[in-house]
Amino acid sequence: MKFLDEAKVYVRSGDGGNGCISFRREKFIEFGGPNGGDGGKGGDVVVEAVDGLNTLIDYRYQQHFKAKNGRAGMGKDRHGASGLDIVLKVPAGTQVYEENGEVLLADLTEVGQRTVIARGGNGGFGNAHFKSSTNRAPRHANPGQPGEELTIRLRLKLIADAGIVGLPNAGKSTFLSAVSAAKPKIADYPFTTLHPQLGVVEIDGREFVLADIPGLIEGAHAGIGLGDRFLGHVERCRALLHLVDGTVEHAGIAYKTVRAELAAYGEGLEEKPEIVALSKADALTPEQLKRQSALLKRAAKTTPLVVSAATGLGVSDVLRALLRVIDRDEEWPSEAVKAWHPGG
Ligand SMILES: Nc1nc2c(ncn2[C@@H]2O[C@H](COP(=O)(O)OP(=O)(O)OP(=O)(O)O)[C@@H](O)[C@H]2O)c(=O)[nH]1
Ligand SMILES: [Mg+2]
Repeated sequence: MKFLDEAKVYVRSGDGGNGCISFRREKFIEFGGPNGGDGGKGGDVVVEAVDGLNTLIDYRYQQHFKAKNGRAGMGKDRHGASGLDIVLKVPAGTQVYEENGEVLLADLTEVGQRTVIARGGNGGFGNAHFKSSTNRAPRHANPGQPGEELTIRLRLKLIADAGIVGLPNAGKSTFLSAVSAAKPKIADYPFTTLHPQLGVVEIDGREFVLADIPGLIEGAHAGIGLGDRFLGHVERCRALLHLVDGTVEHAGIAYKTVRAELAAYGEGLEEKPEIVALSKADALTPEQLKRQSALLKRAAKTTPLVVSAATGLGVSDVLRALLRVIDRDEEWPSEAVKAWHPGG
């Protein structure tokens, strides 16, 4: 399935049906009185987080969604039928913004959550409604209220407990594939990963969801490379795994480049707990390993873990370190894991 995490759609709720002006007319009954029914309510536009979706790709193909109008009231006190709602199904983790992308209208983090984005217009009252002791034959009814129309932006921010960040080629996807059943594309060129991918990790009888995202490069916040928009997918994570390729020239510089981009992105990424690990340890001589660890330690101000996704060295230490961070304030199973296995 193709991945899309942003979509702009136009929605319109239904108009309310008009109220009806009508009088009871029957043989032998004089002054039968008003009997115009009310109009039906227009349908709402609803956005609902559903199970089994992890992309907004459907909204590339359809961008206009209209709920049905309410039907007009009729004589003999018949009320018009309400218009049907229209439901936009989205994956859990979808945020709904106003067209400008700044005002958040709804944040649907759990399957089953739903919200009305545009309310259908109310139906108008028929003349029967206006009957009173002083006006027994009202000759007016209300028109239905118009529906609302607006353009909204849907933005998917995947729900994961931890996210892997790093330069391109750092071994992020290889790490995810080593610790979960996910099968991300892996290759020895930068920007192999174009879309985020999730995997469920099991460690010590626990599960958590790990996200692999594209690589960051210097200037990503200014749109260089793939930009940094995909960092939205780690905004909700409790922990970051920062992988630094041990085979690059200077692990400390590589580390700082990514940190600068996280800071430039904002949204609290810089403050998130971070596990730092030097990757591809199997490809390093003991001297190189020592040197790169020292450079990385100086830059990160913490002793890095050492890992090789290729041989499995240090992998469980990294997972346990992530688990400890996630554990601090997360209930188990986490929201991300629940979203992954809905209903069970
Ligand atoms: N020797 C060795 N090579 C590795 C290891 N992990 C990854 N690689 C290699 O490094 C290259 C890049 O790996 P990826 O997992 O695609 O890197 P990435 O960080 O996901 O890269 P982007 O998606 O482009 O950001 C591939 O050729 C991998 O085979 C490792 O632990 N040891
Ligand atoms: Mg990758």
